[in-house]
Amino acid sequence: MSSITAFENVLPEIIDEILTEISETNLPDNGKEWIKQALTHNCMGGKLNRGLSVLNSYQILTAQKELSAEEFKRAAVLGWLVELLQAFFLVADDIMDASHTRRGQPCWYRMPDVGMVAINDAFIIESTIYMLLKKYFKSEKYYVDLVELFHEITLFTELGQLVDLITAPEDNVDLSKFSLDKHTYIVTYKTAYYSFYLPVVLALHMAGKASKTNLSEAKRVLIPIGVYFQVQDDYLDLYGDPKITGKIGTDIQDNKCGWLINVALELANAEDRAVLDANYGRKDPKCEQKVKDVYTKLDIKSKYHDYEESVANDIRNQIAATDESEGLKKEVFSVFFDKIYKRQK
Ligand code: GPP
Ligand code: MG
Ligand code: MG
Ligand code: MG
Repeated sequence: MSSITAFENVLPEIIDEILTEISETNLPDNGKEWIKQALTHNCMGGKLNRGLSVLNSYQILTAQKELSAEEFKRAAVLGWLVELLQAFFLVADDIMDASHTRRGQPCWYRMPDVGMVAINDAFIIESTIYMLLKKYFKSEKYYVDLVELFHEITLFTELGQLVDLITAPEDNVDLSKFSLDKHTYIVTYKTAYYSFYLPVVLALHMAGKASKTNLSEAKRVLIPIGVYFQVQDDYLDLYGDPKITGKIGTDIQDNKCGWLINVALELANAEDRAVLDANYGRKDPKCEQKVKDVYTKLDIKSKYHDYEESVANDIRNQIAATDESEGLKKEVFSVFFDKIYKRQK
């Protein structure tokens, strides 16, 4: 069995465990069924990069190809906790971004009969993280570190999301508020910490290697990888194939301070700028098309490919400079990076 299948097979077990625990409240059957659907819809169908990285990082850090059944389960549970955190964020993000599809399906809040119940579902999904952490890790000396880590990274993500949202007001488009510096703040906090730093730090804790040096090395290398990952997401929002990404982009109509518009603003002449000012952030496909035409004229696609080459080179150099003296392994970073380099989804 591949490690991906083995990891995926843990989800139904976790969902059953969550339902058993929640049943202690005498939750009626329709409530149980609802939560099962919410968890299933929002945890399946993704790439599972984040969750699998906990497992793979743990195997690399402890130099084990095969884990005992118990060790595998615990590392897989930690991986699924990251996927649950992501499910919580995505349910909420899709409402905030007025998105239509996710992972090739309607967003959860657009499913029949769900609507704004999805807000409460997002909170429930978040709470299941702490339920499972307690069930599996309460007796570990690093238990409090794990709880604090999830809380801290959740706050970071919410801060990034806050700046993402308030830089993109629906009724007041002002492109002079955008900048690549602001973009870097947004993507560092809304994406890089939870998607890259968190999975590796979880594996470091479980492997007994979460020393100060290793945590700071993880931050030094993984935050730039996460920034690159969100620049890819911004690129794919417009230029990705929805059949492959599973989602239809909304960034231009949503007035988002994304990578593409920031690069376009740096290159635009007065005429281009006037077109962008008049058409960005408008809920109208014709306006969206005018923005796309400016991007084509400025050849933003090839600017992205240049960026990708240069950032990949920087990241490889950062990985090569990893301090392995306290048991960290470069391979943890290179395997994670290779999974996303030039991704199409
Ligand atoms: C991705 O932004 C960021 C998140 C999913 C974090 C959301 C944080 C919350 C606190 C809810 P995005 O909107 O570009 O992602 P996508 O393109 O997948 O919608
Ligand atoms: Mg979104
Ligand atoms: Mg968003
Ligand atoms: Mg996006």
